[in-house]
Amino acid sequence: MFRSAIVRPPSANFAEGLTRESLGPPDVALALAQHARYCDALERCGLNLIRLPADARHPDACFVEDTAVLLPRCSVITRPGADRRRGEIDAIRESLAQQGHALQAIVEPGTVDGGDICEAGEHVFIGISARTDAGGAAQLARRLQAAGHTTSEVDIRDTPGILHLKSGLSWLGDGRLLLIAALADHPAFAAWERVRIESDEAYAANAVRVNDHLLVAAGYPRTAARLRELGHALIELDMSEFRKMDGGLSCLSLRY
Ligand code: CIR
Repeated sequence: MFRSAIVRPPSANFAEGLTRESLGPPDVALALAQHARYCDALERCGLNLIRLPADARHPDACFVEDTAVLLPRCSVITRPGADRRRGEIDAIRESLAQQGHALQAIVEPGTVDGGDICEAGEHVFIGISARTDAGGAAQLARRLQAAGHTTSEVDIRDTPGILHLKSGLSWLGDGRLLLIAALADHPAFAAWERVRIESDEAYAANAVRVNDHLLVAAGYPRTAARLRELGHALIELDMSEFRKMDGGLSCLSLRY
């Protein structure tokens, strides 16, 4: 069960953040409205929100998930792979320390983005990507294993279309994963029940299980229908402006 989440709204210069998408610049007013609805959804799932102020020094700062990996027995501040995002960790470290988390950290030269880390109960999948390198992944795996987790690595550097592992993979609870076709046959997932997403709905692979609900991006009707059939209680959220900046639902909160 999650009880709390850290969130941070996009800043006025959100459009200056990093992106590999070519969907045009985001509409900041619409992004703020979408963020507000996202926050409402988390509260509807029973979470207490810790709302950090927008940070114009870091136009990607609303994607708080990349700055920490929070599990009940292990809280780790990351070292984001993009230089210009490194300063985002300061406010998150301070906030988590205030909330009483005993924090570990990924240290130089390793890099880890939280978006590459997919918790699936006691097991944790660690993506190796353009942002999370082998050294950072090894540091994190050691810390997670010391806390009693099992881990496996998934190299996504040759998987087209995804920035982070969780852009293409979500844990739905129990032994079930939601994933894009390009990841579905990876040996790391062989023992898991896999719900495959069709290629034209790939963005829907980033979903977030929050207690009794599953947050999914709006606009992917076949994925939504399949997830409902499987018994998930969906909350659909419009993510259009965050998608333009390469972000998904999971990136917008740090849940614990
Ligand atoms: C970036 O490129 O770092 C941001 N524009 C998007 C980060 C998305 N984060 C995530 O998927 N966890």
